[in-house]
Amino acid sequence: MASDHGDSVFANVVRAPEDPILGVTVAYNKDPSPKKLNLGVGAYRTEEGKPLVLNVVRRAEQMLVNDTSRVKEYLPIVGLAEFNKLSAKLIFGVDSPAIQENRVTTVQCLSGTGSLRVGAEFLARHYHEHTIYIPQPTWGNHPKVFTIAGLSVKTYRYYSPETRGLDFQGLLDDLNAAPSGAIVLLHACAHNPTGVDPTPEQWEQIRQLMRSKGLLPFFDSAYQGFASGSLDEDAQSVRMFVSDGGECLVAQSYAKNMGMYGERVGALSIVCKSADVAVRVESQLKLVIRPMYSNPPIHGASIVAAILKDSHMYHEWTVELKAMADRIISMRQKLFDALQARGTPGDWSHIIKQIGMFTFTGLNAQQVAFMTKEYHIYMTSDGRISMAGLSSQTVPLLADAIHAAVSTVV
Ligand code: KET
Repeated sequence: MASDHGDSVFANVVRAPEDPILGVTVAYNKDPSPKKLNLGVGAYRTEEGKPLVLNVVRRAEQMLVNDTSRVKEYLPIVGLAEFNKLSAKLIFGVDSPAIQENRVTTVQCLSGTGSLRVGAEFLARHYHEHTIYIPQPTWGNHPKVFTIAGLSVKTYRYYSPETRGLDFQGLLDDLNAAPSGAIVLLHACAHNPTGVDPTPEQWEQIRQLMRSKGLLPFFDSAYQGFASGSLDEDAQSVRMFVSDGGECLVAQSYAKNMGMYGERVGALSIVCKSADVAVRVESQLKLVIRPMYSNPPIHGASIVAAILKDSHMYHEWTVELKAMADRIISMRQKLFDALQARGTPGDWSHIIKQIGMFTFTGLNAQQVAFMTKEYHIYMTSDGRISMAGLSSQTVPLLADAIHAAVSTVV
């Protein structure tokens, strides 16, 4: 007998809210206005407002497609071996003693998010302390990933709304008060959403404190090369922690720095004290991955490996990456100048002081809602804007909107 809709076995399922970041794109897509602007998700756009596939990525992909000897067999559970080796070198440095001593295990995962998730599940199963401290604020998906993996999430102070800079003392105090052995999530560079990074001297103090208390660093490196334009410079925080011989985890993403967003390419590395431990850790990572998604996809990782292993292609990538980073930095200056020119109330110097893909504007949720309603500008309700989504043509519109928002909405 045909049943009516009321009889669904899922009748009690309640409708979930959209994701705070990806939901902004959903709302943007529904808006029919021709002048609409999406500054929500952290995805690079060209001066013409178009998504960018790097030339070097196109070239590598073409090479792979033309190679008819390539097959589509399953990868091993840990992914493409060559990709894993090259990814470790990219983040830890070509001469890293930890790599030479075989103390690092690297497994290919589903971009940055998948790497965080696999690392977190490994920790939940095999590490004695289940509390992870994440910065306040942080990327909105962090608490969800870690909670669902079985860790218990606490926060440490990071950002001071008054100075729109780092709350360094708050950070030190909170890490100092954390139980010994606790896991600490650190953004390797270009902190999301604040755009505020510790200085090298502050990183060194954080390192000393964490090592003295036996806190375990878990780095999220989603923006290597995007902050300064230099891959090495943006890896300094991680390398500082690895060079002291201690242990740590690193989740790497190629979504932003290679524009591989939808290919879901990333890696999880665990730096261990000895090669023997690294082998055992890797064997357990396989037990986390196998029932989760069996093994990772081959296409994107092959593209990344092709670029990383060829010195010409690698160089071409660094040039294209620097161009993306520079365009973002120039948008910061343009937006700052446009607000100055309008005499917009308030101090906007944080726009040029912050670093990476985002500006944490300080606009409140009401002001953001006003800008969306009146100006068709889409951004996350915490006042974060993706500078990578701006162009010379759209800066005046954004400046008008910010000016109106701070002048009329309290
Ligand atoms: N870590 C951070 C800090 C981060 O900002 C993102 C993505 C990721 C990890 C995950 O990226 P993946 O695509 O899994 O490699 N952030 C942007 C996109 C998103 O929310 O998914 C964003 O904040 O807009």
